[in-house]
Formats: sequence, C-alpha cells, structure tokens
Amino acid sequence: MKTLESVGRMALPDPRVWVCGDWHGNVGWLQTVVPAMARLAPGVTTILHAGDWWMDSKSVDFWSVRAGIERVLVTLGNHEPYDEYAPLLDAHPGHAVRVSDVVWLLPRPWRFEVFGREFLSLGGAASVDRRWRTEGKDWWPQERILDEQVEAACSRPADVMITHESPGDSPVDAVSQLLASNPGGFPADALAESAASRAQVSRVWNSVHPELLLHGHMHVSGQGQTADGRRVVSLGRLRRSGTSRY
Ligand SMILES: [Mn+2]
Repeated sequence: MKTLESVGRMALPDPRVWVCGDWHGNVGWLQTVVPAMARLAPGVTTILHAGDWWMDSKSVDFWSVRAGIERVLVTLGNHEPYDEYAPLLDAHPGHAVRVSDVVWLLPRPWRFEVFGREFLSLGGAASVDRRWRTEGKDWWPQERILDEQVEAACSRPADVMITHESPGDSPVDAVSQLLASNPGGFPADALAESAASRAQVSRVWNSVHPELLLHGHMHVSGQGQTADGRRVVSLGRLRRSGTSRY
C-alpha cells in the first residue's frame, strides 16, 4: 500500500454524507451496502467511516465507482492493520493520506469541513479482546489514543465529531446498557483500558462541544442526547441495522 496524495485540510461542499462504521474488512457487506446506498441516496458522494475498517481498497474502489461514491474518509478504529497504515500516516504528519482511488486514511486528530461545518475526526480505541489477539499480527499498540492527540484535538470547537470510541457517560441507552452488563465477558484489565479510552474521547467531546458525535466500536445502534443538547449516535456493525446513516 502506498500514498497517492496527502492533504492537510479538506473542504467538502456536500450537503449530505453517509456515516458508516465497523465493516471489519467484510467485502460481502461492502457489496451489499454500497449499492444500497446508491439506491437510497443517489447523489451522495462521500462516506465517512467511523473505524474498524480494514477493507481491501481495490474492492472498495470497484463498488464505490459504481455507486457514485467519490471518497471514503476513514477514521481509524482499533481493529486495523496499523503495520501498514501507521507508516503512511507517520510520513505525512497532520495530513490525510489517499491510498486508492477513493480511500483516505485520516490522522489522529484531523479536522475538515463539510458544507461549511467543522468536523473533527479522532480515531483509535482500546481492544477489549486484546487477550485473544497477537501483537504484530492482529493487534498493534497504535490503536490507542495518545494524550497528546487528545490535547491537539481540543484546540477549538467543532460542529461534528466522528470517533471510533464512544465517549464515557454516553447518553445512548444501548451503549450504557452494554457497558454495564459486559456480555462479552471481557477481562477487568481490558475493561479498564477501554474506560480510559472513553475518558479520552470525553475530554475532547466536552472541550470541543460538538452538536453531534457519531461513533462505532460498540456494535450497537442507538442515539441519545445530553442534558445540554449534544446528540450522540452509536453505529451498529456490519450485517446489523444501523451500520450506516446519512
Ligand atoms: Mn472497534
């Protein structure tokens, strides 16, 4: 994989965009959902992806072109091939890197504009399933959000945040219920890392105060609103409802 182009800032004129999450490299889902997007919302040309992407770029290009999708901006998750992605991003600090006809990988953090609104992308999350993964094969330390990235993200307000990780104290009932019940039986040390990761997203969320935050990672679809009016949308994962919204 190589970088075809890199940019520090992007201003998209799109009045509507898709936001999707947690496709987990599944080409079957790609070839189901992308043609469906073209039928549901012809003319929408941008997908924002909230991470756990790990898609084959050639397949994404193939299906995107047929669906009129011109770009996919990927906010990286925890399950990503960071051995491939990190060197590309590290070679272009602060820049989004285009790795195929339509796919752009976003650095952490990254700001861009959509229809005059300020968007803040903050990828990364802690893997609660790390115990069952192997470093260098299907787990990399670059999944974790760094405190310096948190501080950089807090530089000024934003209208919309796209993250992989959920903020802590989520107003989304499905997310708080999931976290309270730990149905995956994940170990305590992993849950502690996960909570720390959510606290990092909360710090940014409370600082930049976006009207809307969309995230993946939890694999449950739902939305909620804080007492001070901030909306949060949790996206489902592939093959479940709510993996995509526009
Ligand atoms: Mn994830």
